[in-house]
Amino acid sequence: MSSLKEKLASKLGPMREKVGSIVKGHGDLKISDVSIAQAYGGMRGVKCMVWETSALDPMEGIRFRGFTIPELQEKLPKAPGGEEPIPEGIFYLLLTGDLPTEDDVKEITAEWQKRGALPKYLIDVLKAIPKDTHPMTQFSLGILTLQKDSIYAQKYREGMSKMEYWDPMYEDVMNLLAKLPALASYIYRRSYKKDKHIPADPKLDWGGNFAKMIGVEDETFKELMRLYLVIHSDHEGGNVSAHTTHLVGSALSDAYYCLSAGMNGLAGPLHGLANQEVLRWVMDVMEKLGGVPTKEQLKDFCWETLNSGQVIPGYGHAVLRKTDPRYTAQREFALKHMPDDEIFQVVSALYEVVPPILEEQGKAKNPWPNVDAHSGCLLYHYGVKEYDFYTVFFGASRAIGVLSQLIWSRALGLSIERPKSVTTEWIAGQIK
Ligand code: HAX
Repeated sequence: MSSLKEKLASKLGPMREKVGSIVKGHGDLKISDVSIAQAYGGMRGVKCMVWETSALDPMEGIRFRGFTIPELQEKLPKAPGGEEPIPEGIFYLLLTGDLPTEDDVKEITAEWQKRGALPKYLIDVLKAIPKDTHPMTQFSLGILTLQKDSIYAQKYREGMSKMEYWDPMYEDVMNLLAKLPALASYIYRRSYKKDKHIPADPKLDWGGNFAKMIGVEDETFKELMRLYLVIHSDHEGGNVSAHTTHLVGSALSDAYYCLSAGMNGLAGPLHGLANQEVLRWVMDVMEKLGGVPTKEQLKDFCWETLNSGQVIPGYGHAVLRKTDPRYTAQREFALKHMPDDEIFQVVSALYEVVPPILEEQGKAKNPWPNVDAHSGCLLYHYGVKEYDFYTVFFGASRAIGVLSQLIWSRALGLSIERPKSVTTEWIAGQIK
């Protein structure tokens, strides 16, 4: 057994006992009420699910097992010569709740390299679909295709006790995470780079290899990928990609079914697809005005967008009520490595222009930028210019968080989800 798996196994018993005694002793304690507005309004703020790996505060932003992004940048192991945390470290932290050592992350890198090759049947399936199929469709389909090899599904068929669920789930998650950079890069190179593929380098970490297989040689891009893959990994449980993964998993579907479903949710323009929409929108204004626009021109463009009934992509959030710390981390990266980039200058100008406009319009509860307002300009700078692909990077990262939680959900025996729905007639009948 790997030391990560052993460590995880040692945490299961105490956590099961803790949850068992909370539910037994205090199961009737109310933690949320639900209003009619919440029932119609996307269940905003209703506390009705458990997510161990991260928690989101409206004012402070995300904490991963208690750590903020700057703390992760300080405390998680780095690649040799690098300054940014590596994704193997956040996976270890989310899964175990403890900070990893250098040896811990090296072991995960080695394990993922061992499990990372793509089977031929997957390549055959991908080859059968048109190259201009959206990359998120290809990504979701690729993940689903791998379901054939699910160890969890096989063990379930053979008959296994509930107490064992976490073990084959862990194996599936390791196999799946290991393959995501190669799967994503395969889709990218097939769709945009004449089907010429780049093999993984056994000396590189997961994020470094992802950058290499995409085909960008710049060492700073490897650092960007590491940071990007860490900060997009988890955002508590209620967002669409996390909740979908969790919901599908609650029926005891395996990791492949769950993640593929979660990715379909991430591909919505109000969620992860916003990163491609932001860049498309920024490029539109630059093209229309022939370069970097003035702030006055940007203001007009924002009002045009709003007055035509569209949202300003990359701004607003269902939970956050301040600038997303994931935006800030990316802005700091840009200020350090590419301060003169023209698209970054537009993204920076929008940071000044958009919030007062959204406040003046008076609809959005949060006028500040979210993670997706920034990521595209960084990727574009290093040569990944096909913005329809951007959500795939997000998806590979989000897999780390939602699959870590999936292992915990099975270990804790969380129930199949079945909230109660009501009709408008029933609601109208409640109003006295
Ligand atoms: N531009 C224009 N209008 C906006 C807006 C924006 N950026 N953000 C919110 N609004 C509007 C809403 O559409 C809503 O309008 P209606 O009353 O006409 O329906 C009103 O303001 C109130 O919305 P809210 O309560 O502030 O926001 P929600 O919780 O309903 O929605 C969204 C949160 C993120 C979906 C929303 O802010 C939005 O559409 N933003 C733009 C798309 C985007 O950036 N999505 C990515 C979010 C982060 C993420 O998940 N990344 O993956």
